Amino acid sequence: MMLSAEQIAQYERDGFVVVRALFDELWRTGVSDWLTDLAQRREQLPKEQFVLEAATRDGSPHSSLTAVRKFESLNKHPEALRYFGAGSPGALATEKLIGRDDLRIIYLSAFAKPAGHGSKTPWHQDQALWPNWMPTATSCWVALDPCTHENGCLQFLRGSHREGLAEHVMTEGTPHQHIPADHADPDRIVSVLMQPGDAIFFGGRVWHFSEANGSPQRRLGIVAVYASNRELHDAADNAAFVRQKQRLNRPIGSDRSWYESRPWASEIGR
Ligand SMILES: O=C(O)CCC(=O)C(=O)O
Repeated sequence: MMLSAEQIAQYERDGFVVVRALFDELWRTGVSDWLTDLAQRREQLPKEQFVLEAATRDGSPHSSLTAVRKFESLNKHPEALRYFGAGSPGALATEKLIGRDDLRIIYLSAFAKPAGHGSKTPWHQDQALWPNWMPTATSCWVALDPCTHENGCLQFLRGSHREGLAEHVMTEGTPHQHIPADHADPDRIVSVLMQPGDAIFFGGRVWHFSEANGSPQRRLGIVAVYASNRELHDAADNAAFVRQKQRLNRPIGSDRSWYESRPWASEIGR
């Protein structure tokens, strides 16, 4: 049993839960080597699969992983199923957490947070950034390096998943829409220190953040967003969500084929 009843209750209460040592060394080495290889072959791969650190966008001589802020669309690669597909620790734990056995890997990304110039991820709720309304979506974020206060560990606002969607704003120099930092009550912020192989699971509505990395240690993590196939809804199913997207002038929804292009991560889809 990889999750206790207490951990499941904690996920429901706080919006996140840490599971220590869920991924073994073989798994971690495989994923780190895969990401390193992708970064080295960046020039031959589609541009939209990489978000670069600002320090490197101007053509300064950073190479490989040190240039990358974020890897996107990793679920298009066959490795997605090897590392996060049916029977993997991430899929099995998510099935237990949300009580569903029909998961798809909706997104798979990695955040490299390079030593010295890894940029901050401002406070946000994932659901506010996604074009679709995904009530059961759960992220499984796996540490590939030690995550500390110094290198920008993840931080969460306990219980914020119960409070609806907050107003997100876009400001100069930030990577995406976000919640102003002074809206996060410091008494409810939890910094999650992690060792390689630890995982944190969090829902799409919990507020989270990570600081810039001014330290000499890289902070690499990979995150799969799983959701139950039968619980996927078009954005139009949630009027409040649609209103927020319209107010912020953000894209809304897509049809069922968008979900169906996402790989299965449960036995049901094998
Ligand atoms: O890895 C990070 O620092 C940010 C992760 C994040 O925002 C996410 O997975 O939604």
